[in-house]
Amino acid sequence: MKRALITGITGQDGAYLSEFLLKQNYEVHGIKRRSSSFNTGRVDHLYQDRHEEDVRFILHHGDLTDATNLIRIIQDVQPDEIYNLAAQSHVQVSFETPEYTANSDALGTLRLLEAIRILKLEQKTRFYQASTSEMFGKVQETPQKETTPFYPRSPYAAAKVYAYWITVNYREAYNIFGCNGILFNHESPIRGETFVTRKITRAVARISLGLQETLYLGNIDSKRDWGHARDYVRAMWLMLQQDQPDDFVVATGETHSVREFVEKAFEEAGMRIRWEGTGLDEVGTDENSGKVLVRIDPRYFRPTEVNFLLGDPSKARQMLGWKAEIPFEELVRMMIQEDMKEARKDQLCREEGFQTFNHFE
Ligand code: NDP
Ligand code: GDR
Repeated sequence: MKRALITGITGQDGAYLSEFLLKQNYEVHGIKRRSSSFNTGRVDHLYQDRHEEDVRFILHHGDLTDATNLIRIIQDVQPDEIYNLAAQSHVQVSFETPEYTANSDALGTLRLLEAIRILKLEQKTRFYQASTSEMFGKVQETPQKETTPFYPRSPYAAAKVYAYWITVNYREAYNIFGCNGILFNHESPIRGETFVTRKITRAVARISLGLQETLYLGNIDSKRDWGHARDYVRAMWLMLQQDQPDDFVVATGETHSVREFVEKAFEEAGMRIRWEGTGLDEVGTDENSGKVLVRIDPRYFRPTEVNFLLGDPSKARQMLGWKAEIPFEELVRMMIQEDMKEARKDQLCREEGFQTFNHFE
């Protein structure tokens, strides 16, 4: 039985990858941070009581900023594969916490690679690094592929460029089987609530049930190549099953604007949006009632923005036999359907007299 260690197991990708690896009969170990409140909501359905027999899902407390802790966990687990998914992954937040972002996202990757080296696991342990299309930033070529030069536009992207190159360097210097998956945006019903897609689908569901008045957004003309996380974790695993380590772009090959995402999400909830005005005064109104449902809030603009991303997944298709299965329209539909359920729960609570709160960010 193969053993995998996932950092960032409590995040969106960690949850999908855990499900995938358990189905492949792996023993799955994960690193979770200590938190003052429960933070395992995305993997609770996979949790097994430690007293059961044949436990294949095991969590360890740890943090990417703590080298001794990482060395100890890796020594105990002796993993065949490490998936480094842990990161301060929010681009806008990285402008507020640049040093912490570099510590966890850049140096955290170095700490894991050093742990493999210190423990002499170079021949045993394969390493996946969660690299990102944000490294292309101010794009130098379209569509973006493995050879496109990087031009990071945020502390997050700059930290991820370091992590990318240190993975390549440890591969070349010490023969570690290290792969970079350069993943373009991927979403799902369990996407973090403050990324734009989930922020939109949650708000649209709540607006359609009368639980929220307005959705506030930043740059709605920004374009992204959005896929579904379930498809993308399969690509991570495929990379580590090859004969040679390599780096791969993982994308759908289609791009859509935030504006289009908003339109599609409202459409799925049975409403149509009409855009009026320009710049900061632009609003999205309900075509039927004329009510303003979307407004622009300058707080959500970034000091430097990545305006456009479109990936070329040809190499992954040819060498890994991978392709995105879930199209954009279905992704939006799935996210709206799940957020409608969440909003209905909230509505029921309110009808029964319980107080509920919405989180705005
Ligand atoms: P999430 O933000 O959903 O999950 C991040 C995970 O990292 C969480 O489990 C979080 O823990 C954990 N984490 C954060 N900081 C630390 C730390 N210092 N030590 C240990 N754990 C930490 O991200 P995604 O699942 O969406 O993304 C997974 C990875 O892929 C990230 O590295 C991201 O940068 C990268 N990526 C994501 C893309 C996407 O579109 N989703 C595209 C390309 C790359 P907690 O739950 O406690 O916060
Ligand atoms: P991104 O994702 O920065 O691409 O990083 P995000 O969903 O945060 O932003 C996408 C685009 O939407 C614009 N935008 C807004 N974004 C947020 N979060 N909130 C808003 O209100 C809003 N309004 C407009 C943004 O400016 C941006 O252009 C994600 C993360 O998962 C990274 O970890 C990952 O590496 C990349 O995707 C690939």
